[in-house]
Amino acid sequence: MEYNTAVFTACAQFVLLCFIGIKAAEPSGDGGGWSSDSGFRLQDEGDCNIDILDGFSLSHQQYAYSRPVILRGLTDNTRFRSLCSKASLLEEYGARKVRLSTANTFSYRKVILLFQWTSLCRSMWTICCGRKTLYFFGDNNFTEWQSLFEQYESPPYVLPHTSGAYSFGIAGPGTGVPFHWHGPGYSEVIYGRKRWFLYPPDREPHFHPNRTTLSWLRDTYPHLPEEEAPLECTIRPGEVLYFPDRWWHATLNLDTSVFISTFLG
Ligand SMILES: O=C(O)CCC(=O)C(=O)O
Repeated sequence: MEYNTAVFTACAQFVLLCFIGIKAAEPSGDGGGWSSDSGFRLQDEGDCNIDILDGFSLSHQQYAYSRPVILRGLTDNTRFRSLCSKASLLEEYGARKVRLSTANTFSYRKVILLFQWTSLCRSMWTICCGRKTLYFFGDNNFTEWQSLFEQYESPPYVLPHTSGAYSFGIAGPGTGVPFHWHGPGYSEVIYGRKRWFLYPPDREPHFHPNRTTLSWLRDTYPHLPEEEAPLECTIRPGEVLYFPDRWWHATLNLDTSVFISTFLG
């Protein structure tokens, strides 16, 4: 009972951007049952000024330490994708707890919620505050999620002396993580579309760590001088974005997205 109260308080306090519909039985179609979750999608995919290569092109190596690249057809995650349908995830993980993070750059506050209950807090994106915005991304309990992660075919290229660690998430249209940086890695969307904005390590972008990516896109991006424009592109299922070490990046989910990152550390 106390737990229920805590959950509903959390729902009232936060604009919860990670949402999962409760009607698990709906047919998946090719959107895995996720596309009907929302009454809207963000239409504008924006520009793409990041190189897109065939996954097995040898020339991808030149990107490892220099700039982001999108690789197409690198992995075949058909099986993993079917396990990530809404019906399948709710059946397997609906009763498990997940840890949601606030979607701001520095102060990642955590809220624990039953996976299936995130739907009760369903709400729209906010233009405003990353600190009040919850995002299901990472913090996965690897014991509980192991059987799912075992089915994921990660990108076959790793950097010398690194190994991959997964971070899995689901989030609604309009959500995303504002600018931050860390080590190199890959991002893949299993369902939905995700827009990426990136800057090299020595070009810190203008952003407020507690404003959402959507707010940055609306208020800052249109006024950027040409020389301060980011690298950007929208990735879709079947594409993997590679980001090199310490590159600044921010994300924006255009649809309800199911996604997985592989951090190389
Ligand atoms: O997938 C996302 O929305 C966030 C990804 C990200 O920022 C990261 O991989 O560090």
